[in-house]
Amino acid sequence: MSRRTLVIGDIHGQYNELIRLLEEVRFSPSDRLVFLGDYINRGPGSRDVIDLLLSLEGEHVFLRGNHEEVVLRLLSGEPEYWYTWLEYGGRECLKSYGVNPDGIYFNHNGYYLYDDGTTVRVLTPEETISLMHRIFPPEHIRFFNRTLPFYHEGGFFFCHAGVETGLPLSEQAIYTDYFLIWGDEEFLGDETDYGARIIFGHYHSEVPLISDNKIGLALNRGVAALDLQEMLIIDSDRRRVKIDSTLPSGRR
Ligand SMILES: [Mn+2]
Repeated sequence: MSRRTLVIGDIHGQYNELIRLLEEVRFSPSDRLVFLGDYINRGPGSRDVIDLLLSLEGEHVFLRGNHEEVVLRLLSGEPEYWYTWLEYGGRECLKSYGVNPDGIYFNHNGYYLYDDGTTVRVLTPEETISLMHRIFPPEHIRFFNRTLPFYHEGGFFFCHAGVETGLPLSEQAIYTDYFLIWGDEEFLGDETDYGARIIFGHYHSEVPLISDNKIGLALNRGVAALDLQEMLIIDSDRRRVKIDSTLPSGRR
């Protein structure tokens, strides 16, 4: 049996949907999975998702999304990222790790405070680091740290949020990985032929985003997988989209 490569779009704590998707594609440990990042936040099952990813047999690629980047910033002691984390789905993530998100809140000086029942204090860089280490198990922190900004293989270039528009693939992430992780506002309309098709997530939409030079796999609900051999997208709601690469040019 030939080895399949399946690319998995943004998961965002949707543990049940991820399980359903892996069943739907009949995942076997001989398959190689390429994950596009944004494993956590918003959905209710962030912790279960990371535990599942750590338990997968086989060799897989785990890319970094902006939601993992925010957690890594907090882990390196940048308290200004509390706001970005908590207001963009981090409260659901905290709940999944057994932490009450109501204990962390905003005050007039712009920082979040942690109320342990007896004291209320501004979260300094040091307190940010130690709180993050109390929230996440060490193996989860190692997982976040090992995620990659991109992965390039043959005719495909994989990244969370698309490339820095117009820059050759060989020069992406030399100066900054910002665009690969947070996106470039010109990317979605970009028709540059990069010599490899860009497979990305980040831009959530009702259906996959398919054009000549790129395929976007972040869905408004559920999780999508792209089978690179079949050029077939399957999602956790059992919808299927065949990507017809035999058509000549033009947007499909
Ligand atoms: Mn996302």
